[in-house]
Amino acid sequence: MLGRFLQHAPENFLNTQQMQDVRAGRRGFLAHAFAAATAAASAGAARAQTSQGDPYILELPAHSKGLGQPVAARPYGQPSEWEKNLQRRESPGLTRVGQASVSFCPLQGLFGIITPSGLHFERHHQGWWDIDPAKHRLMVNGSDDTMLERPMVFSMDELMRLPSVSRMHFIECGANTGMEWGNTAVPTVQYTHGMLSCSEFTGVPLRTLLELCGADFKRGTFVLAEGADGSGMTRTIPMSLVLSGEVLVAYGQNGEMLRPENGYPLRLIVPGVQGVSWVKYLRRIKLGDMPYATKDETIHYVDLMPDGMHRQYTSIQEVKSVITSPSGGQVLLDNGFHSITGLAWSGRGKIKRVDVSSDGGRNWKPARLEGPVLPKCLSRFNADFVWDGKPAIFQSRAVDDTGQIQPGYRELRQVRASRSIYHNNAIQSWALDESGEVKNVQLG
Ligand SMILES: Nc1nc2c(c(=O)[nH]1)N[C@H]1C(S)=C(S)[C@@H](COP(=O)(O)O)O[C@H]1N2
Ligand SMILES: [Mo]
Repeated sequence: MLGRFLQHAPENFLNTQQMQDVRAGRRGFLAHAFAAATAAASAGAARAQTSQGDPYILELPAHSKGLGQPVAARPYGQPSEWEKNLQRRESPGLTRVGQASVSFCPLQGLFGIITPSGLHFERHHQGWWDIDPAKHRLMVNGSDDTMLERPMVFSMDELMRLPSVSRMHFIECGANTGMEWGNTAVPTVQYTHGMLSCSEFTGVPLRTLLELCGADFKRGTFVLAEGADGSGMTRTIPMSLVLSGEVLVAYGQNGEMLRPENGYPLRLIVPGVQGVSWVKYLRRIKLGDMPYATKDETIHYVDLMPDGMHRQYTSIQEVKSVITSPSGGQVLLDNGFHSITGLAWSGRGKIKRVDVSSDGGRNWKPARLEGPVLPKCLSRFNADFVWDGKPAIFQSRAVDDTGQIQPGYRELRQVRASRSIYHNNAIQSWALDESGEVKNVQLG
């Protein structure tokens, strides 16, 4: 009989409850299906070998007997049909219109540190565009005539002739985890932490462009970056970041041109700094001698402090981490071994260590940091967990190489209170109950 099961989808190995669990989380499914398939395969193989004339012989599936698809049936590759559920998603009701909204990255289903470009989170203030690169220009000018010897206008061709660099960096919206300041608000890691992605970006250091224009680096202490979409996105970048060579005028993302949703054909890369400063559809860089206090630096992207004052120009994304599996909405099907996996990052440098707890922070053990561990880049961590069937609370706590330690909610609220939106880097807790369900919780 077992040989027959091999003709069927893995669904046949699972009961109704387990199938519900499968829909809730794919990790448990994988573990279970793998065990079941291995057991069935070895039993089936044994039967097939020893049962000449047995009506229940192993039947090969169609894909082992027929012709597959030809090459170039899909000139641009697509994920498997079986992976359709892994999508970036909007949080219903979060914004009034889809043009000024967010789609969240499905962190729970990703491996390693690089975000596939088609799953990169999106944040648009006024919708996205697919701008004709032949018509796009980047102007570099100064706030007065003496800031630059030669203000210049670059075409994409001209920019792409210049020496380029490729670097892996995370981008995190300053509002990531912003719904969780008061209490738990959303169920899954996709919504708590999914305004986070990581790519290899290729472009020209902004410093090189300013040098070409003969910038006065003594007087020019800030640049203003301006986008070409209707949002009037303009952000002040301190010159210290530009002079470090880290700030890029980028056209490449994961080996190909930027995706339209992510700023095609040109965007600013400001490693370690909140996403809003990574101006998309970049059309102008203006050199000046003071911060510009634009609308997105005064009424938005300011931190409401406990004394009622607003803090401006918080740019660095502080050290943070999150367990992506097991995480909210997933289900552990069985007792026994499970792999805890997650991401850690810091806008100040490299991740030095990540500790993991399964008892709500009473005991911690170091997680394995998987390489490469790069500055201002996502780092993947893994830790072993053997489930005894009792409730557990998973947490991760990251430390960066400047010695910054990710805070708990109690510590963070002491200095930031609970009515802010931006820059929540608190330790995330996921509670596992006896039925195997994992939920978003906060510990007081
Ligand atoms: N021109 C322009 N640049 C922009 C924005 C925008 O709406 N228009 N949104 C900003 C914000 S708030 C974030 S978090 C990032 C998001 O980048 P992504 O859509 O590539 O994820 O882009 C930033 N750059
Ligand atoms: Mo953002």
